[in-house]
Amino acid sequence: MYNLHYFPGNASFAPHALINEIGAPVELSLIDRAGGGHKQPAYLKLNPAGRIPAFVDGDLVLFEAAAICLHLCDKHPQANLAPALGTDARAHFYKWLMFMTNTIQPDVLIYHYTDRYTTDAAGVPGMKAGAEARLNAWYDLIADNMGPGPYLLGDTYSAVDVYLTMVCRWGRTMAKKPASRAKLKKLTDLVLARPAIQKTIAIEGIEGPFLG
Ligand SMILES: N[C@@H](CCC(=O)N[C@@H](CS)C(=O)NCC(=O)O)C(=O)O
Repeated sequence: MYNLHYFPGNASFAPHALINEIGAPVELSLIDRAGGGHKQPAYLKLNPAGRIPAFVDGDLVLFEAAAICLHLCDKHPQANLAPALGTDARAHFYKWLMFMTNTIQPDVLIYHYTDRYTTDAAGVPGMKAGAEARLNAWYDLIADNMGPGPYLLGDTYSAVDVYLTMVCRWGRTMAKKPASRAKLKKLTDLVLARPAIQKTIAIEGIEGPFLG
């Protein structure tokens, strides 16, 4: 039985959704974010970065959402959430996942937690605007380079589509919503129509339009 420490709509969403796609049993532990539950010693033993999520499977304790997603894909090959090892499709799968975690996620963090990235309060609005401009360029880059779709890897649904849908949600308060781009709208509409994704949204109690 997996144990996922989560908060609704946070980086735990993609691992949670993949667990539901797989149909694996999971015990969910809701983190008390307001009370700083993710900074408490017991939680820091699971995720020393004090971030959400953390994943436990017996003796295996993992943090980093993308690593948890990759592990779930590897552990459940029958769920077909990742292309076969060594294929071109697998290489593109890695590329998109790394692009989202290494390039988009840092700017999402600057956009949402701007004050943590500077000691100059007066500079916060400008930094936030800069992050928003870069994020718009990153969402454009995906739409312009993903090929004909409808999914990131073409006609095959995979874990990176779930990850992208989560990453699009994180930009929903921006002036230009990520999913307003035609290709991202088509992709996220397909992902959001999936029973496992709807189940995840319902369990997490996420209300309102998922993508803003
Ligand atoms: N690179 C990490 C980032 C995790 C992350 O930043 N999680 C956010 C929520 S989406 C968090 O824990 N925020 C609370 C905080 O930083 O205090 C991952 O993908 O797991």
